[in-house]
Amino acid sequence: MPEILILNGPNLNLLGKRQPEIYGHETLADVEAACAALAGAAGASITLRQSNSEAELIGWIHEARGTAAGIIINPAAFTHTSVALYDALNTYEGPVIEVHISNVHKRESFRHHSYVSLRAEGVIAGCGVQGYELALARVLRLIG
Ligand code: DHK
Repeated sequence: MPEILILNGPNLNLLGKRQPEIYGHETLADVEAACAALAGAAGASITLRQSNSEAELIGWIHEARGTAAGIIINPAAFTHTSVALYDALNTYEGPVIEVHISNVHKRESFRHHSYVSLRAEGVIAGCGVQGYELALARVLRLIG
C-alpha cells in the first residue's frame, strides 16, 4: 500500500488555536483524519508529522527516500527561508506538493517567495485546510 507523507513546519502544531482568522479553526488532527479517509478510499495510507525543527523535517524527508510514494509539505515559515529544506527535497525522488493554508500571495511580501516551489510539482495556497486534501488528490493521481 503506497504511503504518502504529510509534513508540517513550525507553529502548525497550534493549528486551530493560532490566528484562526488566517488559519481557521480546524486542527492538524482534523487534517489527519480527513486525509486518512481520502487515502484509505484510494487504497493508500498517510503519515502526518509536524515539527518546529528544520533538522527534524529534513530527517523525515531523508527517511522518505525509497519509502514514501509522495510528499505533501506545508513548510510554514521555512518556505521562505530554507535552502536546506529545498536541498533535502531534491534528494527525494517522488512527487512533492506544497501546501499553504493561507493565500501567501495576499499577505506580506516576504511570504511571496518560496524555495520549496523550485522543487514542488504543484502548489496549493489559500484553500484553507482543504488544501491538504486537494494536494492528496493530486499525489494520488500522480502516483497512479
Ligand atoms: C503557514 C505559516 O506558518 C506561514 O509562515 C507561511 C503558511 C504560510 C500557511 O499559510 O499555511 O507564510
